Amino acid sequence: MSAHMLPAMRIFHREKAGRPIRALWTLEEAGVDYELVVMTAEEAAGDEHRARHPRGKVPVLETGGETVFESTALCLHAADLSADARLLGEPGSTERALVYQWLFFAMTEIEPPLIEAARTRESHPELAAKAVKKAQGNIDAVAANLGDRDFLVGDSFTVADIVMSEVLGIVPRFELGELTGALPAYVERMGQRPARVRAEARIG
Ligand SMILES: N[C@@H](CCC(=O)N[C@@H](CS)C(=O)NCC(=O)O)C(=O)O
Repeated sequence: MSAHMLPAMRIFHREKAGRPIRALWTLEEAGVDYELVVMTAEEAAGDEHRARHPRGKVPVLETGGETVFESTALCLHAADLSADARLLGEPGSTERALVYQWLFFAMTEIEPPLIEAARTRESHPELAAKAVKKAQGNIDAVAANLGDRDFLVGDSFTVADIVMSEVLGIVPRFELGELTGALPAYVERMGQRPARVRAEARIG
C-alpha cells in the first residue's frame, strides 16, 4: 500500500510510559506519518481510554476505525507498512522467521522477568534475584548471538533490533543485571539512530 493510501495512524501514549516509543520509532523508520496523543495517568485510567485498551494500557494505535494494542504488534504493523519490507524481511523468508524469534524472545523471555524484578526488589528481594537470574541467562544468549555483528538478524537493521534494544534498555535504567558482551555498545548505537532520536523528541 503506498503511503498516501494508508489510513491515518494515531498513537496513544501516557506520560512517562516506556513502551510507546517502540511504536513511534518503527513508524519513523518506516516513514509513516502519525499523530501522537499524550495522556495523563488520569486520562489513561479513564473510561475513554479503557474503550481503546481493555486494561487501560499504552501504547494503543488507532487506525482504520480500529484500535490495536501490544507494543510489538504495533511495531510489526508499522514494519509491514515500510515500502520494501526492509524492517521485517520478505514473508516466508528465514530472515523474517529470525525476526519473529528475537521479538518473541525479547517480549516473553527477557522483559517479563526484568519487570518482575523491578516490581519485587523492595518487597521480595529473593524473588527479584531469581527473576534477574532468569533474565540474565537470556540476555547472555542474545549477547552470544550478536557476537561482534551490528544487528540481530543478518547484516541489516530490522524491527527485532527496535524491540530488543528497548527491552535491553530496561537493564541499565533499573540497574538490574548486566548487559554483557557487545550489548552496551549495541543498545547505545540503536538509541542513536535518527528515527529513534526523532521518536524521542516527539514523545518528550
Ligand atoms: N505487553 C504490553 C504492556 C503494556 C504496558 O504495560 N504498558 C504500560 C506503560 S509502558 C502501561 O500502560 N501500564 C499501565 C498499567 O499497567 O495500568 C505492551 O508491550 O504493549
